[in-house]
Amino acid sequence: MRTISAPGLTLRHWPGWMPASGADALQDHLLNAVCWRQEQIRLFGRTHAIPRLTSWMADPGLRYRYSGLEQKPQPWSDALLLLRQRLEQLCGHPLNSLLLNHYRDGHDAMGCHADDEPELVPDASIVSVSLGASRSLRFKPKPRSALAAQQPCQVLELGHGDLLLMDAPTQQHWLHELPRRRRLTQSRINLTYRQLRAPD
Ligand SMILES: O=C(O)CCC(=O)C(=O)O
Repeated sequence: MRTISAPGLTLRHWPGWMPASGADALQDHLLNAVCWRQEQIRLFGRTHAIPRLTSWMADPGLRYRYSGLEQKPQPWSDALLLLRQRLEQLCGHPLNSLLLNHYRDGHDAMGCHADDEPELVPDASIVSVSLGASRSLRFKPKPRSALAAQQPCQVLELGHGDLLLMDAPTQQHWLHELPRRRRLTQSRINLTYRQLRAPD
C-alpha cells in the first residue's frame, strides 16, 4: 500500500489488491449481471447522454442524487455484498451503497467533481475498486479551497484489481476526474462503495 498525501488530501492505494483471477471473474460477472443504464443529464438547456454506463446498489430506504440524477437502487448481488464486507473491515466503517461505472472504452470518462453530496457521511472514506483497463484518476485542488490552494495536481494510474481509499477530508478540498484515453479500446469497471446517512 502506498499513501499519497498533500494538504487536505489522503489517498491509500493498493495496486493489485484483488488477485487477477478474482478480478477477472468479478469483471465478467458484473458485465453480464448488472443492470447498466446510460443516464441523460440536462446542461445549459440541452440533454446529453453521460459518457459511461452506471448502476447503483444500496440498502433499503437510502436515496442518493449524483451528478444531479436521482439514482434508482438495484438489489445487491451476492458477490458485491461479500466484497462490501471485506471492504468494511478494511476501512472500519459501514459502506451502505455502491455506485458502479462502466467505461466501455477510452471515449468514456468522468468529469471533474468531488463526492461531497449532502447525503454522504463526510468523515467516511470513499472506497474504490478498479477492474479492467488501466486508467488515470486526476486530482486537483478545488478552486476556492484554502487548504489545497497552490498544490500541484496528483495523478494515479488505476489498474486491474486495484483498491483506492479516498479518506476524509479529501472530498472537501479536492476534485477528481477520469480523463478520456482516446486510443484505448478495452473497457473498465469502477466500483465506489460509500456511506450514506441513514434516512430521517
Ligand atoms: O472511475 C473512477 O475511478 C472514478 C469514479 C468516480 O470518480 C466516482 O464514482 O465518483
